[in-house]
Amino acid sequence: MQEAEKIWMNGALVDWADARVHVLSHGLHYGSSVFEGIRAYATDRGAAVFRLEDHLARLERSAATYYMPVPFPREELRRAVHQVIAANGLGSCYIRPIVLRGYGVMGLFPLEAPVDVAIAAWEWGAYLGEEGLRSGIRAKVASWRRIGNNTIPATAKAGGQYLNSILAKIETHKAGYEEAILLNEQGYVADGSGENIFVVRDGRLVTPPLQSSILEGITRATVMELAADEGLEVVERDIARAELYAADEVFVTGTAAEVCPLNEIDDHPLGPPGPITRRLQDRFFAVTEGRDPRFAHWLDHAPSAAAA
Ligand code: PPE
Repeated sequence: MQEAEKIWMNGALVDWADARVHVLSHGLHYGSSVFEGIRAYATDRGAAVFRLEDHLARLERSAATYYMPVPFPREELRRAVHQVIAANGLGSCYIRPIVLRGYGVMGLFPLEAPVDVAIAAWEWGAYLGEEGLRSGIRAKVASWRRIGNNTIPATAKAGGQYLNSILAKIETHKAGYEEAILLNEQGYVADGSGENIFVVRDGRLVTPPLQSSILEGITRATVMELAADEGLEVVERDIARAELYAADEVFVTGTAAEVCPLNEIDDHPLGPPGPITRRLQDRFFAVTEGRDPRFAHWLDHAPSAAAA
C-alpha cells in the first residue's frame, strides 16, 4: 500500500508507524470492528470528500448495530477526516475510518472493552485497475454464498463479515477472474466481494434490494439518483444468476471500485462497456470531481486555512 505520514487516532494525529493497537484487541480476535471506505477527489477547489456525511452516518449505524458507542461526535470525525487529508498533503485519496473494540477484555461479551477510533488516508488508485474502469473486468460467481441477513446483518459494515468476501475473492482469483459475485442464501444475486451490482436490460437498470443481504452502498444510491436524473428507470428486485448472462450491460459500484463495467461473467462475454454504463460512469466522475454543480452538495471541501 501507499503509505502516508500521519493517522488520526483517538483524537490526535500520530505518525503512520505509531498507529498501533494491542495484539489482544477484541476487534482483532472476533472481528468486532466497523469501518468505512470514503474517497476524496481533486477538484478545482482542492480536495473534496464525497458524501462524507453519509459515510459517517453509516459508520454510526454500523457501530450501533453492535452496541458500540462511537466516542467522538460526527462533527469531530468530519474535522478529523479533513485534518488527515491536510496533514498528509493528499488530493485524491481513499479514507478509512475504523471503530474497533480495543484491548482489555477477552471473551465474547464485549461491552466492557474500550472503543478505539482511527482515520487513515492514502493514495489508492483504481481498485479494479484503470484498464478495468475503461474496458471492464472478468467476474465469476463464487461457490460461497453471501452471509444471510439473520446471520450477520449486511447493512452494518463490520470487519468480521468480510471473511465471507475474502473467501469468495480468493476462490475467484485463483480461478483467474478479477472479481467475485456472490449469490445470497436464496440463490439470487447479492453483490460483488466489495461492490454493489447493477444489470442493464432493455434500457432499464435492475439492482438487488436491501433485503437481499447487501450493503446499503453509497455509490449505489448515487448511481440510482444519477440514473433517475438521466431519465432511466431503476428497479430493485431479485436477480437470478442467469439474468447476468442475458444482460445488455452489467457494472459494479463501490467507493473503492467506483463505477466499473463487467465484460464477462462465468465465461459468458458481455462485450465492451455499454452506453448506459459509460453514461453513468461519466456522470459519476463529473460529480465526484466537482464538474457538475447540480450535485455540488455531495462534496465536502476542506475548510479553507482561514476558516480552520
Ligand atoms: N458491498 C460491499 C460488500 C462492500 O464492501 C462495499 C464497499 C459496497 C457494497 C459498496 O458500498 P459503498 O462504498 O458505500 O458504495 N467496499 C469498501 C471496501 C473495499 C475494500 O477492499 O476494503 C469500499 O469500497 O470502500
